[in-house]
Amino acid sequence: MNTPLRIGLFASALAFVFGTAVIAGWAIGPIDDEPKSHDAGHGAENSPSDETQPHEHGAETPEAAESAPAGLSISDQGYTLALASAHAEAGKGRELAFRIIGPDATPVTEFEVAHEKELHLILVRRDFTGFQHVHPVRADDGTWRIDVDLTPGTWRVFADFQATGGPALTLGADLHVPGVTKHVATEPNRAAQVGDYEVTLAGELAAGEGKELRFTVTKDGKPVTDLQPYLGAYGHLVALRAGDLAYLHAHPGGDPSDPATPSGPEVGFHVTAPSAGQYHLYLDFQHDGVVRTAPFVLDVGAAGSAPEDQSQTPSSPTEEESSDEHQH
Ligand SMILES: [Cu+2]
Repeated sequence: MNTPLRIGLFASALAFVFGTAVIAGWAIGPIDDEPKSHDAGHGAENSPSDETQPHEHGAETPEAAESAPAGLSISDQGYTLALASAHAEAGKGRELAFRIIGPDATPVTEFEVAHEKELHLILVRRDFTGFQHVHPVRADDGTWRIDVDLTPGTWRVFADFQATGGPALTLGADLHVPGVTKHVATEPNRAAQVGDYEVTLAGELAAGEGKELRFTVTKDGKPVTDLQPYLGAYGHLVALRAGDLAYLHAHPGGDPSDPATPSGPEVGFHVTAPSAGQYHLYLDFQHDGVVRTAPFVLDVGAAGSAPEDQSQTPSSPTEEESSDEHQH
């Protein structure tokens, strides 16, 4: 198989489609949202007092708690997530391209670095059977590109970034991948098996209240005490609300460069769920040089009414029944 040629043709075709899309899709002016002061996303961590505490993005201030959760909008505060195409092919090595359009209607080319990257891209299939956290590469013209491996279905693409001089944002857009999908039911789970690793979840969330979730990582039944920093933390937690995929991204307290910060087996996160309901949690952690993602489903009760302890609930059957791996 002549791979270089195929890639070349694919790139040419893409460039054409891309060029069209610039006119058709990217000529989007800013949607004039009312300016809000909520913080959402990686960049919202300026307070020194946050450094030692587990923290999250998206609900750090009283004002933030009252505003809409992150990730529900394609455009916010003058910034728009513009996918090159709303459709993508299933399979490996498919290029996804997009731009962030700024308040001046041109692509943003200057970003703040947060957790070692200018932009974090999270892709989640809307039925939660696929998850990827990737880091696209930005061209000088503001076009971001990354090869992805998607299964058929509708995916939510979250761009978590802070443009220089702008607010920290998480914008979300739908991406349609044609093909046959099958329905997979999800049930709450407190334990996730990822290869040789088992990760268990302790703690509860309650609507509108800051709570701590603790994850414990074991390998072959033994506690893992030498987790490796991944993007400046021992874990990254993405929480998505079932039904609308409202987005929360949390990081554990402590700094991996500080020897006082434990490198496992437990990693804790401070999370405020915006409402009651079911949430899908994805924990990224690194060990032996490989980043793995452990998926969980957690039911969140109303404020002050923690649901019954679910610690004994066995691992979700979703994992075995689904043909779609939780990818990373
Ligand atoms: Cu990231």
